[in-house]
Amino acid sequence: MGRKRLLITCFEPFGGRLVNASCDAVFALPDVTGTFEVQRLCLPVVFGRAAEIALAEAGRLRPDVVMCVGEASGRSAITPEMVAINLRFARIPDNEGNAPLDESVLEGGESALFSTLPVCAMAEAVREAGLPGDVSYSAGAYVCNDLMYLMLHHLAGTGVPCGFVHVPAQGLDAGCMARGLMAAIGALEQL
Ligand code: PCA
Repeated sequence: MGRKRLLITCFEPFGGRLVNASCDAVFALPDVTGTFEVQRLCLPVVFGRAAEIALAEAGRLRPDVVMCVGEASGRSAITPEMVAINLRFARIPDNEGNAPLDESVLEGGESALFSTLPVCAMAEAVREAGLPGDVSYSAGAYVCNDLMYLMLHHLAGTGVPCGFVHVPAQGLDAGCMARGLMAAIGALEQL
């Protein structure tokens, strides 16, 4: 079977922190896992801009699947997100100082968009790998949700499945997170 291309994105640090667990996890992944060739991209924590950059890279790379990854503080499991909402709410400003309060991601867009990745199978695969994994039903309303919503909106109808996974901001080392992500990527073989 031929190789498939997976575009996997992570985020730079934000909120005054020096690291972002999503980057540690994504950059600890091997270049090839299962039948997927892994292409990594680190994105700025900026509303709208993150998706612009990811979509430009997707246009260039023509990946078979897109998986975006971010960190979530206060979470202890690797959590594939079920849904993105058409709402921006910033408790803290993004890395360019934007702090939208209850604005749309996309004026006139759908209220919510569902992940086109097999989130339940991904969470199950993470658990089978011996790591904490759970489906999450809220990606928040900050830049991670924004990226997920815009990616799903723009990739709709292209046949490129896309979704988002939050990893714990603290508590799991990069090697464990990478193993968890590899397990989740394994669940994408069925696509
Ligand atoms: N987490 C934030 C944005 C970047 C990141 O890693 C979020 O959950 O929205």
